[in-house]
Order: sequence, then C-alpha cells, then structure tokens
Amino acid sequence: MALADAPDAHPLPPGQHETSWQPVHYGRVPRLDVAGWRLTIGGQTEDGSLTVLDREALLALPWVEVEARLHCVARMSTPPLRWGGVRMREVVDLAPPAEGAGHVLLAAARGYAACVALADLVHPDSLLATHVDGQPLTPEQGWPGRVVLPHLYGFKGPKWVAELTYHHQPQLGWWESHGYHPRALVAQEERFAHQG
Ligand SMILES: Nc1nc2c(c(=O)[nH]1)N[C@H]1C(S)=C(S)[C@@H](COP(=O)(O)O)O[C@H]1N2
Ligand SMILES: [Mo]
Repeated sequence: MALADAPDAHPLPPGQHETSWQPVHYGRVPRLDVAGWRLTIGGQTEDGSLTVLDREALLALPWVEVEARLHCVARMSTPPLRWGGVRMREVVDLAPPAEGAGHVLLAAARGYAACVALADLVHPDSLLATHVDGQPLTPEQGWPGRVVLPHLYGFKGPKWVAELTYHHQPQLGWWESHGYHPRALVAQEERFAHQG
C-alpha cells in the first residue's frame, strides 16, 4: 500500500486544526530540580494515608510510549507527538482512592490545577509523561513530569504536576472555574460547561 493511501492514525477531531507545537501556559516556567521532584497522592485515599512518590519510585514503574496529538480547547492541535513515561493507572495503583472517590484534582507546582474523572485518569493512554519524541521534556514542556490525557482537551493535563488528590465530588480547577467543561472529551467536543 502506498504511503499516501495509509489510513491516518491520528485524524484531527471535530473543530480542531493543526499548528506547530508552541508550549503555552500562564505564569513563569518553574525551574524544578529533578532530584527533588515529588508527586504527592492524597485526599480520599483507600487507607487514608498520604503517599509521596519520588523520581526513583517513578522509574521503577513500566516505561511506555503513546503517540498522540495535544488538543487545546481553543482549537489548535499539535502534530502527533510520541510521549514517554508511565501509565497514570500504575501511579493510581500505588495509592488507590477510597470507594466512591471518583474525582481527581491534579495540581501543578505553580498555581494550576485541573479536575478529571478517575475513569479518564486510568485510561490506558493516560500518562505521567517525562519524555517526548525520545527526549526528556524541556522545562517549557513540563519537565520533570506532566499529565497527558490524549482523549481529553489539553487543559486537563497539568505540566509540572506535583499533587494528585482524590475527592468524592468534582472540583474546580483553573479552567473549570472559568466555564470550561468538567469532562472535556475531545471526541464529543466538550469545550464549555454550559454544553452540559
Ligand atoms: N501547569 C500548567 N499546565 C498546563 C497549562 C498551564 O497553564 N499551566 N495549560 C494547559 C493547557 S490549556 C494546554 S492546551 C496544555 C498545553 O501544553 P503545551 O504548553 O505543551 O502546548 O497544557 C496544559 N497544562
Ligand atoms: Mo489549552
């Protein structure tokens, strides 16, 4: 089969157009020391404890790569990127939530947060990414670690992720508190909360 006939593995979802990848975010890029990197998992955990993962704990989990575009809710999509890291479901398994605590607030090291459903966080393509296209993430790209949830709009994946907390009720992260969709499923064009 000629290359031109190959089915597009990453078609653009409805309402999106492709642009080159130009990392965007609010505020200054935190300069984080990888040796001091920590991910704290707390809130309504199964055993009530707080778990702190360091870089070593992360590196002990199976390494995977997932090719996916990043879809901004403002309609730009990157070309396909090869994200490397660990599956969020492996991270969740290290410190699972209490029964019924199905909402997860993901907070960045500097004033940014997003809330996702536990079911979306444990999707097989959901990553705690440390690499892209075979290279470590740059500080602008979210080094030392960012959440990548390819089936949700980009705002659901904090760069410089530092905290994961389980809740019984949905929480308002930065964009959710400005009217953006609580779930943000790309395939359904869930952009704004008023869409229901
Ligand atoms: N910490 C943090 N993470 C963030 C953001 C931010 O402003 N701060 N912006 C989000 C939004 S709206 C999108 S579309 C993606 C953009 O990722 P990029 O900067 O790699 O393109 O990051 C998300 N994660
Ligand atoms: Mo975005």
